[in-house]
Amino acid sequence: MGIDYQERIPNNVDLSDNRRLQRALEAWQPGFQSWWAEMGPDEFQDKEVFLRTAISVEKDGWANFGHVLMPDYRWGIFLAPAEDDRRVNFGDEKGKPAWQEVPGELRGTLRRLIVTQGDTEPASVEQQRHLGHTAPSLYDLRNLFQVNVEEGRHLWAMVYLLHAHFGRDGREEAEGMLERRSGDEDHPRILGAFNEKTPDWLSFFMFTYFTDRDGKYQLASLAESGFDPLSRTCRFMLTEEAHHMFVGESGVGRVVQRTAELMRAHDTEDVRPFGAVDLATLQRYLNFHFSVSIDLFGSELSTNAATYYTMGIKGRYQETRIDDDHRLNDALYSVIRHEGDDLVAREESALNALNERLRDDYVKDCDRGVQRWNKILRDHGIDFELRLPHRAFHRQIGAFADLHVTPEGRIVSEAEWNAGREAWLPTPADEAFVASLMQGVTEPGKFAGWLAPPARGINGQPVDFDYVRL
Ligand code: BYC
Ligand code: FE
Ligand code: FE
Repeated sequence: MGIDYQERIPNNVDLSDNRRLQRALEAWQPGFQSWWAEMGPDEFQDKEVFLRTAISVEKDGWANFGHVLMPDYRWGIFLAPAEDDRRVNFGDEKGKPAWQEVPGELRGTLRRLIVTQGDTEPASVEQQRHLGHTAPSLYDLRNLFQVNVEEGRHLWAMVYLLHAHFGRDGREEAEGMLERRSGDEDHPRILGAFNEKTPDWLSFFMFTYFTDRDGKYQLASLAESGFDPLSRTCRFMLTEEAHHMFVGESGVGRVVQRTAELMRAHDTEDVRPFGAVDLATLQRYLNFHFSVSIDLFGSELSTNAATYYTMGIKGRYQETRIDDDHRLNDALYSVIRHEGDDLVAREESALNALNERLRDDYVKDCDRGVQRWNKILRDHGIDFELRLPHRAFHRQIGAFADLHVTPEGRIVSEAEWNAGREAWLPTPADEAFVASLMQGVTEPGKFAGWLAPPARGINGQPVDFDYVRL
């Protein structure tokens, strides 16, 4: 399946055979380009960046590297190859052929999910738009821009579905994607975490570790969808998501490593005088980003989620590998609830608990990386462990939103929580200190002092390669 580069919009969906759709997308494209110019990376638009561009969806074929200007990036529309005779794999329609067109009764629901997914993509680009000025190296600057152009492509992916399958409503929603703005009082992005600020690179690494990982889990459950074009689109997006999470995990890991080295060298926990981030501050950043990211899974008990499932629209993580009836009508699932002053596990309808189940899968995945960061500390002989806070800590969505819960999972009074807050979440002083470290480093092969260099470069290039030509 090649991609037609003669087209204005690279694609593997035979766009040229559908003139009406092609024209609709070509009409949307200038709006996207103005949005990118206005809300994409601040400056650097006239600099060559060593970027990967999708040119084919085949294994090993979709990553094509070269120096390009970001405004010339070929944002395209790519679906993973169709599976022969694909079926709806769960819910009331289980066993019926997967839908190539949107079933009428699912229209509104599917559109809403696609809009919610699509909205996060430009939101993250907006959140990250000022980071280029303070990049800790050219290597990191390039990774930021790679993530940004791919989130732009993910927006294209959802806009394609809206234009191709939702008619006039879809076109209006596609316009709306370019109108909302992250953090805007009157026109905010849809989901909470995407209206937070990403003011510094520690936040960026935490965001790509925790929040892009929500992307992985949401996309994986939409990849199970009975609506086949959505499934195929999400499957291809997941290949790109892996890099975003790599940026986060390795980014935080390099910060941990530098901190550990300085703690050893100076025999102190207070590495701030040496220009690095102390472990207590790292833990507070982790607490913040984890808690806002688990909010993205919605309420623990959700009839929306049950409906998505029974309708065959949104499955569980790796649905087809789960050994059960894939209908869940009588199934139960254990969910943590609060009763009086306690948090206790209760059996609930598995259908209503699907958000919580996906959150459980996500939390396990998050913890694996935290343990790899802890191994770096252990290898330096440091007796400190980073930890995920309790899932009830600092929540805005779901059953814990009205509670005050410590990172250890103890329900406390509002007064006690407020007294603990500065030990648990980044303080203005932490943010000011981290901001003071953010001095851009632009010489090839040089790195800011608050993080270790990466183990290797990108796509076999050396670490001191000119990843961005300034
Ligand atoms: N903020 O039944 P409930 C990514 C709303 S990240 C604000 O609990 P439901 C990326 C909810 O909409 C992946 N509002 O939730 C990462 C509902 O509103 P209505 C993004 C929220 O519907 C990094 C009400 O509360 N993809 O790709 O079961 C960089 C009660 O809802 C929030 C998706 O999210 C919140 N956090 O599930 C770039 C997939 N949570 O109906 C990109 C698509 C809930 O009362 N979305 N609400 O008006 C979904 O599957 C679902 O919409 C959710 C919510 C899982 C988000
Ligand atoms: Fe994305
Ligand atoms: Fe991403």
